Amino acid sequence: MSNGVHEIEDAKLLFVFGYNGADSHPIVARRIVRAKRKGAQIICVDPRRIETARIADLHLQLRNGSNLALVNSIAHVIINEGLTDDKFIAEHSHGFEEFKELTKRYSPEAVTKITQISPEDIRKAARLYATSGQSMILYGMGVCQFAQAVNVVKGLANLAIMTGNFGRWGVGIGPVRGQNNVQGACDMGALPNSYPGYQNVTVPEIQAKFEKAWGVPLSNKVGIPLTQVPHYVLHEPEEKKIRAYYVFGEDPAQSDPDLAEVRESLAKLELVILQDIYMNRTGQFADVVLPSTGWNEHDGVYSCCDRGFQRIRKVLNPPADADVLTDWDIICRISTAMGYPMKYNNTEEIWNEVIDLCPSFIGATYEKLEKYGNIQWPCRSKDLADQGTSFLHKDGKFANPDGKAKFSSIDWQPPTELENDDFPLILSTNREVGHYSVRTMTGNCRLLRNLEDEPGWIQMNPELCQELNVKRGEIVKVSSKRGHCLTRCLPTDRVKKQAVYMTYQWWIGACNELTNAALDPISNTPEYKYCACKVEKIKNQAKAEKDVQMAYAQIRVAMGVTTEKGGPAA
Ligand SMILES: Nc1nc2c(c(=O)[nH]1)N[C@H]1C(S)=C(S)[C@@H](COP(=O)(O)OP(=O)(O)OC[C@H]3O[C@@H](n4cnc5c(=O)[nH]c(N)nc54)[C@H](O)[C@@H]3O)O[C@H]1N2
Ligand SMILES: Nc1nc2c(c(=O)[nH]1)N[C@H]1C(S)=C(S)[C@@H](COP(=O)(O)OP(=O)(O)OC[C@H]3O[C@@H](n4cnc5c(=O)[nH]c(N)nc54)[C@H](O)[C@@H]3O)O[C@H]1N2
Ligand SMILES: [Mo]
Repeated sequence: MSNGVHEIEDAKLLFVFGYNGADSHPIVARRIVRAKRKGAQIICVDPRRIETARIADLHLQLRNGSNLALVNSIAHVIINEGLTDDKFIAEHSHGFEEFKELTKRYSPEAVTKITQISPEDIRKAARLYATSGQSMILYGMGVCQFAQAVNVVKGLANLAIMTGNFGRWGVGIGPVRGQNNVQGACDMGALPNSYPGYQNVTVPEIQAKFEKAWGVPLSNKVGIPLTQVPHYVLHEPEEKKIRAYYVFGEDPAQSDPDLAEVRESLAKLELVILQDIYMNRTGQFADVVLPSTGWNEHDGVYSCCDRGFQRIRKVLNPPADADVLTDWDIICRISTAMGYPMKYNNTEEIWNEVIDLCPSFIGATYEKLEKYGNIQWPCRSKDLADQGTSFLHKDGKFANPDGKAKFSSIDWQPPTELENDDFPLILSTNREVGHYSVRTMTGNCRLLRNLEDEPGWIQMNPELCQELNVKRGEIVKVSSKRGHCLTRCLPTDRVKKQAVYMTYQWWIGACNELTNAALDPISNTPEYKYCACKVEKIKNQAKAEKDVQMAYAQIRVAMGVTTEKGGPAA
């Protein structure tokens, strides 16, 4: 995020784009509500009438997959109505003339068929965003989970640059990132192309720095992204094939797209190692399981989506009979066994090594994290007075070599797999507040299971339910070109008739049996938000209910949650 989460409250206009904070991040959503109370206006861009839409001044209920057409059209209006910040553009950017040319093709009238938004509403959104004086964009998976995703992020950046909404308090662009520590995983270099602190593996000076620190030669080759693993297992020539897979805090057999293909690749691998705090779906393919401690059983540092480092502290000892170690201790022992002795006495020693190797983290010492509670990088000095950086690009200085922001001129492109005669509906997948991701954590909690359990739900417009003659709670069959699954019908007028919505945590109602593994070419994120599907009525409901219960019991036994007889496993 270019801004801090706490700044959300001070924005005068929030442009919430493909982000459902009320379900995904209730604490961040409180900030949106508080901003509204302080007088901020809200524009919500989402194909569903989500909670943010309910409190918004303007809801653009766009057609799924039309993001960049809408964003370019908003830019068109801002330019045509003379609402640009010309001084900011002239002093702090380049590429505007080319961008201006591109937007000529995106008049509100020209895109209304693609976006299903009226020209008046597009104009209204453009005026609100460009004239508030302090506009902030928040976006989420409704942007990222498309084959055209990074380009939409660039399109949103165009809006912020052309209106000068960068480099001040309460403006900017906030990708409100997913898990509590997904930002931390990336900060620490759990990416195929970088060391900790976004230092690229292909840059010789950086390679030399890490070789010196760690005392071993290092590769300058970019690795393989998670979502390309099936391809590298199944389709690459022998010398390039992946043969072993060490899966750590991830459940690809549940959360990756096109699960049939994922299962095929997991079965084909010679070695699968799973390091997790629970058994998960991938565990059923694992040759080795390394059980580790959970978030309240170890110390560490998390990064918030706004670059803020925070300490977490151990509050519980693992049960005496549990054979678990901390994740970092497991990694140290495996490394040592493979011939590279790795030893630390505590997490502070690890942290000190990290920050000393990362210029933008160097000032985030344990001492300061303790004293201030939160340090946002970049924090470039160990001096106690340096408390880090709440918002980036101060005084219009950007991270490009010339210090200027760059306009991107990119055309909208439609999603990869469109509706057709066999699969007439759009399937979009997302989250709900009551369960978390692959459900290892919340699914092991009886209280939450009692509230919501298998096979989950599919959100459908009431008119569609009527056409298909299905009622609330009835089990339906959902299929795509790639597979099928069973789930329950949930009629709701929050969604339009053309698209249905499933959450991805259910093991029986597993929407990733259906999703398309098409990837954004830059981020490698799959198109989870769009594929073609069909929904069918099941005549024999009693049998369907029984099938679901049987399949569920089998999975729970295979995952070691229950015994064959149904009692709790040891
Ligand atoms: N309770 C709970 N909280 C979670 C999680 C969880 O599983 N459960 N998961 C965490 C993770 S990993 C993440 S990444 C975050 C994600 O949090 P969010 O970014 O909120 O993720 P989603 O709910 O997947 O998608 C957001 C919205 O995108 C909309 N959308 C779909 N298609 C389009 C489109 O074409 N254009 C636009 N503009 N919008 C579209 C959907 O209707 C949805 O409301 O949540 C985190 N928080
Ligand atoms: N169809 C569809 N699929 C999606 C999405 C979608 O919107 N639609 N969203 C995608 C997104 S944004 C994400 S981020 C992924 C998330 O998918 P995953 O990352 O696969 O799921 P999580 O539930 O976040 O956690 C993965 C594993 O980490 C384990 N774990 C938790 N804490 C610890 C720990 O401290 N140490 C270790 N070693 N393990 C731990 C959990 O038990 C779990 O098995 O799903 C993606 N899949
Ligand atoms: Mo995520």
